[in-house]
Amino acid sequence: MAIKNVADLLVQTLIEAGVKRIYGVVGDSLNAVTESIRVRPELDWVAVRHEEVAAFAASGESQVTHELAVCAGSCGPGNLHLINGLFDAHRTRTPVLAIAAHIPSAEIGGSYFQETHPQHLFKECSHYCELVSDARQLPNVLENAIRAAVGQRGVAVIVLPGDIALHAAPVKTVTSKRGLLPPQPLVVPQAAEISALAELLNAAKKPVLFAGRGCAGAHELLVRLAETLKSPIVHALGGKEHVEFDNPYDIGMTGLIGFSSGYAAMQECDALLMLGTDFPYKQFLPAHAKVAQIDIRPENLGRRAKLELGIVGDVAQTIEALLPKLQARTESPFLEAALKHSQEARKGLDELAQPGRHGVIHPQYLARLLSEKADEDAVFTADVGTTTAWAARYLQMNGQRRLIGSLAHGSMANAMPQGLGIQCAQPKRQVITLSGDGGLSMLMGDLISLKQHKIPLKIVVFNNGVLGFVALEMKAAGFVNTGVDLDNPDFAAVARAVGLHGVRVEHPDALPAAIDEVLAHEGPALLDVVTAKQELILPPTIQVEQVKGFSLWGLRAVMAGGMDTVIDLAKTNLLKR
Ligand SMILES: Cc1ncc(C[n+]2csc(CCOP(=O)(O)OP(=O)(O)O)c2C)c(N)n1
Repeated sequence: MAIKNVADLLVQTLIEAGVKRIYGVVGDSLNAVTESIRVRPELDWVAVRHEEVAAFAASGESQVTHELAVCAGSCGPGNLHLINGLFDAHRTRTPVLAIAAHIPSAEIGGSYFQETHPQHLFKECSHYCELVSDARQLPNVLENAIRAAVGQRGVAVIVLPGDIALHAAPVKTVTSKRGLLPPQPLVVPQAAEISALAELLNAAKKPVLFAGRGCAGAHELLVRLAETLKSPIVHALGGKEHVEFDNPYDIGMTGLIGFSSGYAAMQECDALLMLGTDFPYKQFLPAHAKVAQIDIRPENLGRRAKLELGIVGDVAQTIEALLPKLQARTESPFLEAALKHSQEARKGLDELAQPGRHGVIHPQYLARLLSEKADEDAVFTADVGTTTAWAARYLQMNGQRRLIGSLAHGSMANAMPQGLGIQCAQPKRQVITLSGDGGLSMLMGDLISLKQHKIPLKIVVFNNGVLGFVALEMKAAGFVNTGVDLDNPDFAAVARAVGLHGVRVEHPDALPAAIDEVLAHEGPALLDVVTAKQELILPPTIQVEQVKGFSLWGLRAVMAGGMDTVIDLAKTNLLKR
């Protein structure tokens, strides 16, 4: 297809970079771009109803494909709506390019209709963000943007006035794929650093490995490392999909929604090795242990804990170099105790994932059933809220399944739009959202896009009638609940009204068949499950500590430590089941 104008050059370059679709909402400042896409069969325009959905969809897509995904918004409010999804992509370190169309170039600076300054607005959520004020800039600025997004993993934004997009293209051919897309390097630490790390670990009596999303692709080596050191592995939520499965050393998560076993082992260890994790809650990290950290990003080293040793390196490469220098251990009472604790914690959690009495559907039961019934290679997306906790505790990963959330940015409403993008990119794969009722209703308009584009996403709403996580946080901090109640519609009826298959479940007995029905449906479908409102995800020690006047952060640490208490109390009828 001939390249005539700047928009053609942009679109042809994206095709060369492997981009298959652009999510967005059209607008006159984007006309040149959408017209150029219209005549090119290699690239689809996925019209959504809200630009935030476009950005989240791109974020979701690139997290499963590991390739560049693209979203676009028209000038002013159009691209402004992208911002929250772009923060999500950027903080997740996944490559997304945003095309922010702009007001006519001659009007910039005159407080023109819809005028904003996207190159300032998007600075904080991007590695690269440039205004194209002259057509001759385009090949360079676009290529720089692509290389920044792909090479540095994150967002790049090009701000393109509508009139410039219509200017004659300065060149008629595009750079080849290999020139456009920088490959990921293997980062191997220096031998002296590996020796220092080996020395630290060999000297430790109770080492613990703390594994995050940077452990992707390092499962086998991580297990070998734990086997050699006889050390428990605690994981951060970002590490769950890469670490937890087929792993006899994993003792669960730590953190506010973690397991007591993960918390306890980290508090008791004398050496902690952080591997590819930027887990942000410092209060869960041990105060007295020696801490070493491996991360591919130097800026992540030591920002959560005072380090004995920081190593810049790929996790798998570093473990591979480290293993021959370690003294293999034969036994460890510390490991035995941690594994026993973890089994008890797991048992307690599993006991909560049963059909409730008196017709109550516990969200734990719903999450467990979803895990049992989903495909071996299903992708789950989980909304921020208590749904994240249920996903963390009850979805079983296996090395093929994926779990995508807004784990670094922590935005609500992520699950459905991320699922939309993932399902567009991988239409044959089963994609299931664990949506909060608050989260879903925030961007519910894009249920219509699922119908319009026949995107067979399966949406499961944990309909507890409350902004549950915040309601709990309020209680924990000693506030009376305010603004948390949700007077919800029948979400299945809403789904049916927009042309989706919709099923509502209000009794646990009906749940297994309803899940089967929704998962078996060919097209987009929504399962609205009325779940228990008063579900405790945090231990009731909160109340005791609250009376004593603990700070919220102090409380959070207490909460994780007290997970066993919640299980005990749940067993003794506290949850009214
Ligand atoms: C965009 C956005 N707004 C507000 C918040 C604060 N927040 C975090 S969780 C949450 C409640 C989520 O409620 P819901 O989706 O109903 O899920 P639940 O916790 O009840 O499972 C809120 C308001 C946020 N994280 N993101």
